[in-house]
Amino acid sequence: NNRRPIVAGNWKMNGNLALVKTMQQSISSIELDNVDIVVCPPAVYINAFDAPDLLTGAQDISLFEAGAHTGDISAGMFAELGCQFVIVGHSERRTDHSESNELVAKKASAALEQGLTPIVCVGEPLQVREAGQVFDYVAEQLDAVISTIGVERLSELVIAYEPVWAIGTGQSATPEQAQDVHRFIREHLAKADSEAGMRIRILYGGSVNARNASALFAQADVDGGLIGGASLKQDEFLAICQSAN
Ligand code: G2H
Repeated sequence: NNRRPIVAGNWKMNGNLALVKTMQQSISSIELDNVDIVVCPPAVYINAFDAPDLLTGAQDISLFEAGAHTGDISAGMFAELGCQFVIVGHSERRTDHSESNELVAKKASAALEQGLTPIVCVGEPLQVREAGQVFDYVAEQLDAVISTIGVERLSELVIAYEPVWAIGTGQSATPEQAQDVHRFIREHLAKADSEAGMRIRILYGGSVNARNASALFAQADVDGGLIGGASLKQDEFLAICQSAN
């Protein structure tokens, strides 16, 4: 395939201005021509990044463009800062802020409206996997997005498959488990729009580190990763970027 891999670092609520400087320096110091490296720090640090080659993303956006929504930040505001991406529907937001499939879909749509590429997170909790319902569960998450944004813009999305049981647990999905679901996701998207199925980049997320990254990224339908904990350590993050290059 000719999908360009993405390695996106999701700092979550971690880091500080010193880490911005360190990461910026180390990322600019390596030349990787075949991977898009994206850093998603807490919103307040985005503007502190100042490296032309570096792509940045937000970790969440409001579904509104502007108005009386204290504490929220709109897609347009991130776009004005030069952000290219935004993570929507991360499982921590689905849990901590009760975000529904419909809300996540509206946020993906708000992102596209303002020229940001949404990285839409999907993935099942452990009970769902144990019950053998992974594909149904993930299909429902995807369908909300497909019906809200419409097939015309579908191929502009990035999807991140993050099994909830693998997030921050140190227990990554095996390459085979990841590939299984990634293939399902691609086929499911292709049913809505075959072009989108071919073009959409599907990232794996959940305890990716410098040791397991290569095997995960080697899978046919894995187009890179969404990296949490390991994105806070410069050497480890760079090694993961290298594995995707
Ligand atoms: C999953 C991932 C990043 P971690 O949330 O989105 O986090 O790599 O720490 O499991």
